[in-house]
Amino acid sequence: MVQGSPFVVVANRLPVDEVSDDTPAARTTGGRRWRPSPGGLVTALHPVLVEHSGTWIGWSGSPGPAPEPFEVDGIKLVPVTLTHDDVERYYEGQSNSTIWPLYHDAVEPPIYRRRWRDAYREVNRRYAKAAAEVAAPGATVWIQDYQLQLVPAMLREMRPDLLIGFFLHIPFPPIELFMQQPQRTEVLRGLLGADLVGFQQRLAAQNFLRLAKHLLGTPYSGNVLEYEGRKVKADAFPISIDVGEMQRLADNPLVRERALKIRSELGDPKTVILGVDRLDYTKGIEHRLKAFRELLADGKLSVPESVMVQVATPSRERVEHYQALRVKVEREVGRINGDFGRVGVPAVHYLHQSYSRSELAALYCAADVMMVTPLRDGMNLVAKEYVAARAEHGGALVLSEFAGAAGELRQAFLCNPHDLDGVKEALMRAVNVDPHEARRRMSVMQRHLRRHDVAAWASDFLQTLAEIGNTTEIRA
Ligand code: ADQ
Repeated sequence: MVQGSPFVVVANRLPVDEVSDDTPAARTTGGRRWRPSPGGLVTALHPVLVEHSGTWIGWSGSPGPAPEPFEVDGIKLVPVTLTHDDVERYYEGQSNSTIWPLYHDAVEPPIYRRRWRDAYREVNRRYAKAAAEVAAPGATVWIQDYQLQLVPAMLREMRPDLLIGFFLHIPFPPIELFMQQPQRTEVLRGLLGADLVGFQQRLAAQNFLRLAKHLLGTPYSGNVLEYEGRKVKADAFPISIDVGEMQRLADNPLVRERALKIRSELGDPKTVILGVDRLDYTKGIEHRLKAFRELLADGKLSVPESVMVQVATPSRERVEHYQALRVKVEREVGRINGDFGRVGVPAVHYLHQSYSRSELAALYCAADVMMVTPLRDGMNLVAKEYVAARAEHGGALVLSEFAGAAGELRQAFLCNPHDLDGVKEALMRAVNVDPHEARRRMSVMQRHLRRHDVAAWASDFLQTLAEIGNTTEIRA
């Protein structure tokens, strides 16, 4: 039994993946094998978790009874059980078919189902209970993301002694949209259970403060609310990446060699245009393909001088909107290649696959232009990864105004993905940018990222939380 952690992270998923027996570097526990799944969050929090005997609570990724708590790389992991029904209702349903589209400007219509909401509540309670059991007296608990919005209030009720932080990785919608949710008051009260509610952008924090006033009459001054005799702070903490890791990868001679190989396999085109996204309808993949197709049709770009590589990571494949999107994207790729490709020379190289960090870094190094065109995105780490990987090599980033990253990466070629002509124009400016100017823009953005990496993000959040609680500080 894991007991008394002074620092607890609660997230939908544990930072590990279950693997089959023959995977190297896997850790075995209770007859099952696990491999750490590297991500920005775990990289940033690993040192804090190790230093403070921290615990991470989350789902293992497989439905069915949770394995016993175990340890990987010095972090205690406490798995939470999700049944097949929970996965369908809490995860695929309420989280990914209701909340996800609603919080992304309802670019696909959110679906509202009572039994999904009930499952969401029940599963949130399970995570809260797990946290209440493992947290030491006065511990700091950091809850992550939209799947767990009810946990802060549930946990506070069970354990009023805890210092509770919550961070939302996706946008927080304006009042008019949030109000659609049948569960709106419960969700708001859930979040208000935290001492600090963190968002990617200032606008999201503002949306939250205004919503609390509108829905519950909760007064606020600056960014602090008065709620049930407590103060709740809402602020922006724009997330970032492990900049050092990406730069090291991009400087690795093997990665550079691989980047050259990729270019040569693409037929050594003059311009490689790259997109890397989860296959998600918020990412604007179709919009960017359409812009590329029209530029080929207009004769402003041509194959084989310009090629596009679109990596679309398989995602939420059992959710209906995602199945429909895959069909639409693949149809568009087929159409472009049918109209503009030649034997052995496609216009778009479409890859529906996951890659290692080093292969991603090689793709970033190989690309002259990176297209990041979400219709709405909390932050978008791909944009930051591309900038970090470009070292001294220039390159151009086309970036949607509706990605949180646009608030920081001002030297990108910004565009409105809904305005097709605007996307085409931004892409052409990026394709034709003077190399000296490209390097200048890239180095300004890199300087920003070096000062604002993911470790700085975690430390900023945890320090702000500690100041609110005035407790022994848990610092990143
Ligand atoms: P996501 O919507 O998943 O994240 P993003 O921020 O772009 O979007 O992060 C995707 C991550 O997956 C990147 O680190 C990228 O390198 C990786 N990735 C993408 N395709 C891959 C592939 N084929 N193989 C391997 N890795 C791949 C949510 C929010 C974002 C927010 C983040 C973090 O939607 O807005 O930036 O959380 O808070």
